[in-house]
Amino acid sequence: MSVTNDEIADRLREIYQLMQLAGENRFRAIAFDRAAQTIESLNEDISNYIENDSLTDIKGIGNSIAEDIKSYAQTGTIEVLDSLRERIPEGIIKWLDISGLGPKNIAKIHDQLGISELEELKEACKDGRVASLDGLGEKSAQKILKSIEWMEQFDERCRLDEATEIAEPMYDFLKDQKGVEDIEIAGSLRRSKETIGDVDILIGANEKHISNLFDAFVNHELVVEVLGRGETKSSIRTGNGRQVDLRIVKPEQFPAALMYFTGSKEHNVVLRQRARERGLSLNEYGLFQLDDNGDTDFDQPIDYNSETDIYEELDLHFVPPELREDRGEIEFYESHESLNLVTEDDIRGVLHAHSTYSDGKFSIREMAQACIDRGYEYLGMSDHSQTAAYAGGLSIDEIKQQWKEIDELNKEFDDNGINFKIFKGIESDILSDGSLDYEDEVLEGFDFVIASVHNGLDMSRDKMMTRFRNAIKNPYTDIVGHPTGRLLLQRDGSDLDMNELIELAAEHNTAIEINANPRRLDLDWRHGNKAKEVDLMSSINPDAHRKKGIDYISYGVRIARKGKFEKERILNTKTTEQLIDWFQNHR
Ligand code: DGT
Ligand code: CA
Ligand code: CA
Ligand code: ZN
Repeated sequence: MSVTNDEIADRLREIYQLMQLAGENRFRAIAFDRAAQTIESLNEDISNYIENDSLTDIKGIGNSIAEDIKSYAQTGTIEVLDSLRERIPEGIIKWLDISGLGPKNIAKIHDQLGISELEELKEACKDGRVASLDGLGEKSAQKILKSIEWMEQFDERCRLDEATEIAEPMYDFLKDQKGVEDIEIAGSLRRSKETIGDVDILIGANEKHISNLFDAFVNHELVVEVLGRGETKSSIRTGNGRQVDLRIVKPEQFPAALMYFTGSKEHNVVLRQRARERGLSLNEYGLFQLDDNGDTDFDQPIDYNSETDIYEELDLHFVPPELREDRGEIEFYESHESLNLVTEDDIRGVLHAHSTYSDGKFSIREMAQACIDRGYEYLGMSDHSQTAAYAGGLSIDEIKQQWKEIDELNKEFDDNGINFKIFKGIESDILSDGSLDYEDEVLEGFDFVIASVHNGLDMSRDKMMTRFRNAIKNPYTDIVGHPTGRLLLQRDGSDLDMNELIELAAEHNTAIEINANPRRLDLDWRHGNKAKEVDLMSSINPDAHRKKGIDYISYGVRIARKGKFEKERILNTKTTEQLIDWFQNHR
């Protein structure tokens, strides 16, 4: 039986969730989560490891999980999973998403009340049965009920851009408050994940200011509900259903707390382990010596002034927050000082934009001006191709007309001494057999071609791969657009073998874009290790349909960094001349 990496990862993650609910050892449970994560971002098919009996070569996969994987490949089941499934009803897995309700209390409610559906839980919160349980009470019951209602009303997670739009005004507001010595956005937002559960903000301030700071926070104009207020942490809910956690620590604790609350949990687990191996204890309060019993000796703190200092104590160089996912960054920063990750300042121009010729809202001139205003040196226009009739795809006549207009605009820039060039491009549909949307004679006339799938996204993996293989092998394809076609929190992408796709693209010197629209962020950063291994080129493309869309580039840069892309592997960091060369050599 052939199994895919995603399938194995799903099973292992289910074991992790069920183990938490079954009250099993936390570290044993986390091992399954980590294994799931490793396998998701594996550069090779898991089936190769199974065939060669080399699963334990994969970091984080020990004998026992290797046996589980083999058993799944052979029989389609895993013993531990089956027994967990027998004990734990499926319904309560969803309860893990209820904020403020941990696995222990879930198990308690389930065992003592004999319920397993969300609706039943709501009833039990209302009629006092939850309140009657040991250690829960009426207040907890009401909280759980509220959380369920919010959960049903809003998605559990939001997109990176939505979270940023909440966090930035909060941050700007808080940083000017009296007593704030340090402030940073932490959590998944600092790590630039494509979706965010809740926003975490951390402040370093002296104790006497804490109460006033929390007052200011809970009275911010975005706040519609205060979820909790404690000595060091307060949580609020905003009008669009998002949660923001503010934690305040002493200024000297700030670097360690920032490290802790930036996460990821998985990265933290490894750091704590490294600390132990060095006779140290790392926690949210700081870095300490271990005493003779192996416990934290709070009387023996290690001095540090920054995250960098703490990493150094662990024999590591500073790990950029985007990379803190336990996906190879620890090994890398053990032996390397830095990686030349792309920055926003490196971006010299814009590729992938639409105009009124297809479904964009502005003319080519207006889009070009918007790029000039932002300091860019070029704009690669890429309207839709003829098959995309729904999006105003261009007929051959319209292409000719557009080329003429671009030539005139380029001449005008030249005559006026403006250092700006518009490239003639197209976003060609990849047809169902993988061919591009025009004859070669037409394709020949473009400066560059982006090839994207816009229909039949749910074809079988085999058919889809054939389609992409043909498109990538086509010498006119310079860039593959939004490879999976996913819409975050809305629609899954196509079923693809991304490792093969990336290898093939690298082999043919074809770039795969990082579509920077925050609804897409596709190529996914999780494929960054593979991309780096084969030296894949990418391009951070806003896919702008209006002037403001150009600014999506900043989200794309964040994801590119998270995917370990250096400046050298991003097409639109090239100068105009270098880019012309790349396009020409590429054919
Ligand atoms: P999210 O909110 O789901 O998008 O993801 P995060 O990573 O922001 O997670 P969150 O908000 O639950 O916690 C913020 C950080 O705090 C997290 O990245 C690591 C740290 N943290 C929270 N709980 C734990 C824990 O139980 N163990 C460890 N090691 N770290 C934790
Ligand atoms: Ca968070
Ligand atoms: Ca949080
Ligand atoms: Zn597209």
